[in-house]
Amino acid sequence: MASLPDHKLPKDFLWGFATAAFQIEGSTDVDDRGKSIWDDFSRLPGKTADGRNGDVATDSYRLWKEDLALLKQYGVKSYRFSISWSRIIPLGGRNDPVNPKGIEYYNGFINGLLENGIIPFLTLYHWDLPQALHDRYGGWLNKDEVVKDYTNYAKVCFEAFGDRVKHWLTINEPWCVAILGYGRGVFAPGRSSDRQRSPEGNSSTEPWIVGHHIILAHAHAVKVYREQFKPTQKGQIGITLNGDWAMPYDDTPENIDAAQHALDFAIGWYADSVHLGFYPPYMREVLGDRMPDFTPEEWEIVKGSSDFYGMNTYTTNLCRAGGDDEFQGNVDYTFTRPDETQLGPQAQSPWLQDYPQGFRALLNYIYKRYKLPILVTENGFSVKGESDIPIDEAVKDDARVHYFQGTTEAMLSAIHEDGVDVQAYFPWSLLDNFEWADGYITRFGVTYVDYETQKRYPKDSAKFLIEWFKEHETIPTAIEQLPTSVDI
Ligand code: PNW
Repeated sequence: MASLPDHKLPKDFLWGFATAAFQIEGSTDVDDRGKSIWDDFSRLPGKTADGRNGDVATDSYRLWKEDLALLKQYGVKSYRFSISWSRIIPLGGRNDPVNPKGIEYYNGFINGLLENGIIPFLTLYHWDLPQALHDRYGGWLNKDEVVKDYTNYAKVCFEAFGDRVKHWLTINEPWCVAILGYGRGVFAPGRSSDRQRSPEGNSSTEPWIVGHHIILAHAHAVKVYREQFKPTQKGQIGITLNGDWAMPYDDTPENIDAAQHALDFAIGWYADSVHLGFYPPYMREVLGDRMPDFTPEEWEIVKGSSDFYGMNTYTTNLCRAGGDDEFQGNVDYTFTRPDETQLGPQAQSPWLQDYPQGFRALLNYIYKRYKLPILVTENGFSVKGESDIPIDEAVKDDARVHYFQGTTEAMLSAIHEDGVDVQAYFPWSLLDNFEWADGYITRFGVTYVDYETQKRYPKDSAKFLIEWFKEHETIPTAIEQLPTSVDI
């Protein structure tokens, strides 16, 4: 639906681009950084689509000033990026030394952002667990150890950066960590019951245990922030969850139920627990005793442990009852409608089609259910075949422009026509980068990266978004422009 011309964004709306440390930094053995689980995993044969790893990525650890200049040129208000735990505490644990070079590096970057008027939006954990913790005690599988070590790491970051950083995300997409890392085994640490894929692991129990521990670690870090830092630092903190809209394949009762079941497994697992204080009953129905539970004391820490709803969303799935994919709540996903048409244009990523109506519906569902301001911390599109064409063609990324035209308008409609409280929007991603198991073939950037030269080329989608936010930004009223104090 076209927006009315006077539809603007709410005052103080934050927008900018998002990235994550392991996907852009490279320089994996520089300045006393320890190894992360993605270092080893991505170096194993067959784990990434192009056989490449994160050793160089977009070389942003060295080229951070170029990234900063790009952000400035784009005129963003904010930048979402993540800290590498292994740079801050190379061995990861609460009794292991803090690395001053790691602190210094992020200090320099944060100061650079602030000097350029860009608000840092910081993710503490974007999938790069220190390898030493995995080796020492099984990483996310070991509740007592990992909760303490993660909380300590978070505390070190609040102490080091919290005087200037006022926006914190504890964990990025716990569903991906648990299901893709410990269920399907396609992400680090690559554990799975499939012995072709992994020498150890148990896909029927470990994902639910890992998810449970991540929630607890997140909640403890938030407790520390709220008790020890928030009173003076006055920032906001929360978790960010991936989750796509689920639409019934048709209007049969079992497929209407299937769409809700899909939402329970993909979103409710983390959102019902963190925001409402319970696990979705349907998960217990399917998983029985394999679904862990919290003690009453733990639930008290978990419930309400996010100041906002952090939303990463990309697409919509048509849902049909049945199938034996437990990770999707025994729901079948498809993009093909009953009349054989496709839901929308297909991305390079097989799991992604462009369907902006789903974004609007998801914003409504989330706001109604969780009643919290929504921060969209990721949203984006990988253009099919973008790595196979010359740069001057790739930067004309019409399919991505189309995607962002749709999602930005859908967001504006959700805000103005549906009354949804959306306060931030971070397209994924500032740059093409290391797309995990897809290596460098799949590109999500609004900036093209030539991996031979590391030169950056703005794509049309960057230009579209910059213009769109300029047009829709609320201009401060005359009164707000007055200085806050006047000498008489
Ligand atoms: C997110 N899926 O990952 C991550 O937060 C980013 O690091 C990543 O680059 C981006 O989305 C694009 O993929 C996802 O299979 C990975 O549905 C996989 C899925 C969803 C999100």
